[in-house]
Amino acid sequence: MVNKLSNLDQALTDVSEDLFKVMNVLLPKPRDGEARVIEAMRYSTLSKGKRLRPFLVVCSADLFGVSRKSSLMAATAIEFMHTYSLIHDDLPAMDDDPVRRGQPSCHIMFDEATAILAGDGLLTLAFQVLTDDRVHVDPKVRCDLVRSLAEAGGCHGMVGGQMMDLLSENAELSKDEIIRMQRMKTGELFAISCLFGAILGKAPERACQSLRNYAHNLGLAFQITDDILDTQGAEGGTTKSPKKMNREENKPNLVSIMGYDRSREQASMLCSQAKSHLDMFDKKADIMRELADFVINRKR
Ligand code: GRG
Repeated sequence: MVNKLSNLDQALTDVSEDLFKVMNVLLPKPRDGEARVIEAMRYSTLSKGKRLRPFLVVCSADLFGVSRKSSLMAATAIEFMHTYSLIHDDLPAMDDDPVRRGQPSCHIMFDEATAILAGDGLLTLAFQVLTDDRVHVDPKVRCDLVRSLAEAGGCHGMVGGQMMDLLSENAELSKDEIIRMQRMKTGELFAISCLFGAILGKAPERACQSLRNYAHNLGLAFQITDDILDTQGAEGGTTKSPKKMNREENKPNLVSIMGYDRSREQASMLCSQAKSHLDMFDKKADIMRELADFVINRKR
């Protein structure tokens, strides 16, 4: 019997395949003295990620009739930024994770210095891609994309959230402090992924705000689910190093302070709230509603 993919699975697969092709072209080819860092950039980026953020860029852009060529280029920039954060997060000085996306992390496959440089290379490439006029003919739009990606990834976004996360080891954080940290660490990149579609489509402010709200609820639901999966992984055997396990145990998260059952309820409530913010887009946003369900029901 042939297993038929659901609409969402098919759409995720299509975007993943298209994204792979675009990233493969935009990533430099290994050559000369810089070949090693380029190999590391390609190794980490072209591996098997879920591509949720690029998918959000493409889906939100579809709401405003933006061409696929344009949204895929912009989506690539977000995936480069995301991959840089994963490479750096896996380093011994941060989360110390030897495995990423089912394969040795960048610093294990290459070495720490190469992994730091590969992350730097991807971060800078993300901004370079956004200046390309194939992303959008209007330079003001390209400039808005660059600024908003810098804000989402910077010290009041992902970098700041990561700092708070590192400092949270052995600290006691309130629920609100954890929510703020997670919103910065992972939520801002989700939000900007949805806003990219709106920026490319020159959408009105009301639509931008709805997408921001959707993404923030989705990002938090994603993070709670991630923590639930981590807890379950820890109980059922894990590939994580003892140092990482120890660090994680000493870091507060919503699951550790709310417990498993309340966390599941919270994730489900956030999922419903996320979907309610899509009302103005009617049926055109059905795939984004399905994605919200996927995010809280995923197994990896
Ligand atoms: C180093 C500046 C800097 C930031 C790191 C994103 C991040 C901040 C750390 C990642 C650590 C982590 C596991 C966070 C939990 C949520 C998360 C971002 C998981 C990874 O995202 P997925 O599941 O990954 O979308 P794939 O591999 O599918 O792309």
